[in-house]
Amino acid sequence: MNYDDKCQLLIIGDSTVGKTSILSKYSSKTFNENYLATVGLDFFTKDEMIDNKIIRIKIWDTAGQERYKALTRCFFQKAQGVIIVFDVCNQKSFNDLHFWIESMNTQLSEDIDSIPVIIIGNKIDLPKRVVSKETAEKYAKENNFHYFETSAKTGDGVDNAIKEIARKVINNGGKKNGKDILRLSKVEKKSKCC
Ligand code: G3D
Ligand code: MG
Repeated sequence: MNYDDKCQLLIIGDSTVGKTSILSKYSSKTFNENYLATVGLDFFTKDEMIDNKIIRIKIWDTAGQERYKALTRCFFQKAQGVIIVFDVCNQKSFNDLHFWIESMNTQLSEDIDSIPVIIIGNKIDLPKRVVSKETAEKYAKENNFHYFETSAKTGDGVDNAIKEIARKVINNGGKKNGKDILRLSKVEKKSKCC
């Protein structure tokens, strides 16, 4: 299928907060691929109609290495937008947001202010919530990010959050070149990246 523009996103956050579940929910009506298993990355793709244009949204997901808080610079390098997820029932995953923001700050190849970043509070379907919406919104605002809430279980809020960050990337003029991480990684191997 042809598309008018593309948008390359990353999803990060503590292990078990629901990153992969969010993407599975989001892309279940289309397709997902387990493409770069050898280097521990998955990507999910979906074509969306945004402002009358077909946008190919690609979202790169870690495959467990976030547990060690050891994401490589290459993972961050081609991001046009970043989704940071925490679990509203897990205080530590909220406290760790500062770590993921700091990781982006040090590993993104350009200024964090120049690409859209959103924070998602996930698992809002569960009753034992410990991080309130107000607390999370305040934190996001202090960091100049938009805040969304989702349930990957019911699907609540998932499409809206991802479409919004994709829209921001497109409106941002696709700050980065948006080249495919996979294709670039072949070139970058020579320069000892990835
Ligand atoms: P990760 O990719 O961030 O590591 P996963 O997280 O997507 O693997 O999800 C971890 C666990 O949380 C999974 O449970 C998954 O089903 C559950 N989960 C993810 N999102 C939600 C949600 O919105 N609501 C609820 N209730 N559960 C969610 P299992 O038991 O399979 O390990
Ligand atoms: Mg996962």
